[in-house]
Amino acid sequence: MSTPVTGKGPYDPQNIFARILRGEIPCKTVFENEWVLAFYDIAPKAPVHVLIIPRNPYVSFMDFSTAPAEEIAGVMQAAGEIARTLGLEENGYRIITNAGTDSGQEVPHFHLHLLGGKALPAFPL
Ligand code: IU
Repeated sequence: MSTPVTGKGPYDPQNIFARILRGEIPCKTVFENEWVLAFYDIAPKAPVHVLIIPRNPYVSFMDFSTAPAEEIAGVMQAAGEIARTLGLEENGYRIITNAGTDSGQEVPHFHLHLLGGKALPAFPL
């Protein structure tokens, strides 16, 4: 496991998710549109574990939360669409994001974890 990141800038264009977005590293894509790329986590913590990342360079929720409202809506609506498409609405799911050192954030590109496919442990995960 890598060292937690601060969740603050400057944005590192060499982080692993930036490289996935540029197509330099492969991923198992679940969904993509103008706002997001979504792909399966390489170390899934649940039967369904998808990462949803904005195409734009945000380090964590700290800076993403100041993004244009249209973009925030685009990312959240994509998350809902992915959950629906994966059949998670019947039994439910969890969406979380880690931001900064105390959360244990490892990759310094903002991402939502979409988790489901079983009864998840009581919060926090
Ligand atoms: P975190 O919230 O930054 O801790 O989550 C990072 C996630 O990225 C974590 O669940 C990893 O398993 C996942 N991941 C990945 O899917 N592909 C990679 O190449 C790397 C990490 I590095």
